[in-house]
Amino acid sequence: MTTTLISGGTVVSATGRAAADVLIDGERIVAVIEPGTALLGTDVAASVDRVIDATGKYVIPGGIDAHTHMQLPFGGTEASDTFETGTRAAAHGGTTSIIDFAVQSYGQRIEDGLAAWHEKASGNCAIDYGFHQIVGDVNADSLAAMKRLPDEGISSFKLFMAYPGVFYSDDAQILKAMQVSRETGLLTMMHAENGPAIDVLAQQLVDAGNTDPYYHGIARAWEMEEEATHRAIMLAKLTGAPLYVVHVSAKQAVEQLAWARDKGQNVFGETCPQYLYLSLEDQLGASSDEWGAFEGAKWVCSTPLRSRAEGHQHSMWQALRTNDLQMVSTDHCPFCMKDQKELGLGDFRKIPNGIGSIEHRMDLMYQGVVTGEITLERWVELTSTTPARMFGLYGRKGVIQPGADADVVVYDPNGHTSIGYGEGRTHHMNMDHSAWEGYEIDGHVDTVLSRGKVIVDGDRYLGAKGDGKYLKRGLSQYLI
Ligand code: DUC
Ligand code: ZN
Ligand code: ZN
Repeated sequence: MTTTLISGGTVVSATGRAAADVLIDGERIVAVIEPGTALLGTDVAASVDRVIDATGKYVIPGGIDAHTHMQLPFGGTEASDTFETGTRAAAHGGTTSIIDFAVQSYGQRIEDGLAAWHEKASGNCAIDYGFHQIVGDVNADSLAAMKRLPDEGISSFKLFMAYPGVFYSDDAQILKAMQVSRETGLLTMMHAENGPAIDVLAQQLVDAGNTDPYYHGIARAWEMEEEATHRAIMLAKLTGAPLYVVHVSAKQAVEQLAWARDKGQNVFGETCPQYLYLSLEDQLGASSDEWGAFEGAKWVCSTPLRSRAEGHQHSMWQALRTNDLQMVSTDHCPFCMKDQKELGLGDFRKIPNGIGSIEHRMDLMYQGVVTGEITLERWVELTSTTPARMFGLYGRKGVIQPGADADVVVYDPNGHTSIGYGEGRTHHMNMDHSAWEGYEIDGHVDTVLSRGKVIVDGDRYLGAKGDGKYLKRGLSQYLI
């Protein structure tokens, strides 16, 4: 087994920072050695196989992206990152675990949907991976199957109040699923948008000739997110289910979460980088020689980008500081412009929804440290420690401490990263564009270790498909 010492860096956790060396034996961290406490005066550096010099750099637990969609069949096509390309891109960006969504489609058994997801992921991942279960058809059989999910290492399931005819659950189905959530401790994850009402608005917009990508965000008005978030909270209150609202983008939805949390309810929420940085105004102004106003399709995702003038982005940052939102995931769901997004030329409803960000989450969130929106410790908490606690991985993941998996990132605050797809830039996601083209990042992911193996060194990828193993998760460790 290889022994490694990461020396000279500043180890950052959710609760503090300290100059310390990290000693790794095989796949595990075995010691965090602060100056003056060096293992009884032994020269640790001389006795290990490999020393990684982290002088002037941060040493943080590897990122955990708890919301990804590799190879998701959606919108008449399939998300363009495979488990292989998507997890490799994640590794380049300092993410060492993902939790992807296994899908039970309408009419399918949960067991079959889950088996298909294992088939896609197994032997292909660069980093460790777990699954949530999308329940796209709540019925007697699936309600029974949900109770067996903890045995599979799955402690959370997702329902949709949006997408009628695809993944949609009505209130009666949600109520029944939440009763299972209460009974088993499974965390209910909710896509909170009023889908039936949105579909009416979208139809009316198209009928009036408003077909550009921008109108996607007009149809999916914030009122639809606020209303659904409130409804989900009330159904969770009634049933006693723990609730986690995914991809929160409207400030009014945050107000609902804060209201419920203030009453002591087990209600949580995530936002995503796109809701912190991008806006509906950006999308309206988007145009290119190649695509004209259809350029805005790059930023079509659900929930949609929101108006900066209305203050949604400001509200998301604030909620991350006040813990009204607990963490940041990507909702990584990439589609190429060619052959995929372009399915919606002339009708925004047919644009596959999704943005690819898995590679950039750690960098983008670090910009919040640079600009003073969040502290260094909160950066680690939002991107690694809380995802681990929320989804039953803490102790093994999300922390640098003896016994934890040696998923460690050496991050250089003085480095620089140019994000993009265009000339002179590289990204590793399987996309023909970047939603983040031109973003200049203060900071750089220097070295990434996954269970003790260096998988990224500078810009070199040293991992292999199959390095990543399936993570059996426990119940949430975050509940009040
Ligand atoms: N939102 C997206 O943008 N893509 C996939 C599914 C979803 O809910
Ligand atoms: Zn969703
Ligand atoms: Zn999603």
